[in-house]
Amino acid sequence: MNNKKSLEAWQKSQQFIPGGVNSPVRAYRSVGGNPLFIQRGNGAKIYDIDGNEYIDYVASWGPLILGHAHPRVLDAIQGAMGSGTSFGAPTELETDLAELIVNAVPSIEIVRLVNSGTEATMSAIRVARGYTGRDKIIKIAGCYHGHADALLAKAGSGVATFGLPDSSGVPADFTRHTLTVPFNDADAVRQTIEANPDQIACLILEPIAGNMGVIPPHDGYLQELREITAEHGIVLIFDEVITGFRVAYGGAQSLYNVTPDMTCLGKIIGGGLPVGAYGGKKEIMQSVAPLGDVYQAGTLSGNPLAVSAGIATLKTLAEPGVYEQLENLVQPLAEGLQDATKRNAIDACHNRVGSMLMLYFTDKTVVDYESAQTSNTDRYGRYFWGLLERGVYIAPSQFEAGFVSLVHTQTDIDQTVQAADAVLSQL
Ligand code: KE4
Repeated sequence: MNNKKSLEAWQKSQQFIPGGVNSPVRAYRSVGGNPLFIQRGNGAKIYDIDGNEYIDYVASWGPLILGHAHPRVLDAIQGAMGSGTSFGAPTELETDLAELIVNAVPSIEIVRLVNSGTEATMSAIRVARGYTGRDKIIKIAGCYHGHADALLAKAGSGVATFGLPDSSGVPADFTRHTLTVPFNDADAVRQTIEANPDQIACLILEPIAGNMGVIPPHDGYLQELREITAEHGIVLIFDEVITGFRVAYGGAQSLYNVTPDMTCLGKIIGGGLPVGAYGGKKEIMQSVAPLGDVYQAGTLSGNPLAVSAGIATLKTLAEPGVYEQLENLVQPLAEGLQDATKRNAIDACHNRVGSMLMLYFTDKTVVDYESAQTSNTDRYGRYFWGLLERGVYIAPSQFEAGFVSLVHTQTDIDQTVQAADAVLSQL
C-alpha cells in the first residue's frame, strides 16, 4: 500500500506535536506502523494524502453517523458562519439544540452545552458531588469518560480501598475517591456501596461499553444499577457520549428503558464539530452556576457553528425510519463478519448494539474488561492492516468501537465482508 506521503507527514508532525498526533489512539501504537494522514472524507469514504480510498468505520470515533461532509451539515455550518463564528453570548441556536436534546433524551430535563465529552463527564461528576455533598464516585473498569484526573483511575485492591492513578501526572489524592468495579457486575456495586456508606456521590458508566471494544449490558444490569443507586441517594450518570443518538434517538437509556439521573453527551450532537453536553433532572441541574454554586464554564460552549452542525444532524436522525435503515445496513455486515470468522475457523467474539460493533480475537464471550483482554491484539493488528490494504478502515485498536453510518451502502458492506474474508483466511 502506498502511504509514502503519510510517512513524510508523520515525520514532520512529530517535530511539532507529541507523537505527531493530537490524540494518542491516532498514532496506531496498538496496531504498529505509521498513521495515515487523511486528506478528506465524503459520505462513507475517507481518502488519505497518498490518494488511497477507504470505507470508513471509525467515523471520527463516533460523531459521523451521517458520514463525512453531509450536505445538510455543511449547509448548516455555511449558513451560520456568515453571521460570525462565536459571540460568547447566548444565541437562540443553543436553545434550539438544547430543546432537541431535552425532547429526545428521557433523563434530561435541562442541559448545559460544553465543548467535549471530557468536559461533560467531569462537569457532571462535579455537579453530583455538589448536589449530594459526597466525595466518592464509582466508575467501571474499562469504561472511558475522557481524561479528567479523577477518571484516570484504576481499581485499588479490594472494593473498599482507594482508586489508584492510571496515568502519570495524576496525584494519588485526585483518584483516592474513585472506586472501580467490573462491568456487568451489580453485586460489586452493592458491595462497594456497603463498604462506603453515605459517601458515594455518583456512579458513572457507559450503558453500552464502547471503550473496551463493544460490550452490551447483561439483561437487567442497568435496571439493577438504577435501583441500587436510587436506594442510596447516589446520582446515576449514563455517559452516552458514544451511545447518545447512536443506538437510538433517545440513546441507550431509551433502548433499555432505564432512566439515569444525569446523562453526558458528545460526538453525534456536534455533527463532527466540538460539542459536549451534560444534563438531567432539574432538581440536580439547579446546582449549576449561575443558578447554584457548582461552577462550570467555557468560552466556546454552545458556539453557533458547532451547534448548527449538531442541530442539522439531530433533525436528520429524528426523521422516521432512520434507525431501521441503519439496522438494515449493519445486520448483513455483522452476519457477514460472523460467517467469515466461522468459514476461516478463527476464534472470535462478535459484539454489537445497533450500529456500533466490534470483533474480538478470542474464544471467550466478552462481557467485561477482563474478558476483553483475552483478545489476541497481535491478530487484531494484522486484521487491521490487512483490511486497510483492501480499502477498509477500522479502528486502530481492539479496544474501540466500529461505527456504520447512514450513508454506507450495501456495496460498501459487501466489499467489507469480502475483504474481511480474504484477510481472515490469511490470519
Ligand atoms: P472527548 O473529550 O474525547 O470528546 O470525549 C471523551 C469521551 C467520553 N465518554 C466516552 C464514552 C468516550 O468514548 C469519550 C471519547 N472517546 C474516545 C474513543 N473511544 C475518543 C477518541 C480519542 O480519544 O481520540
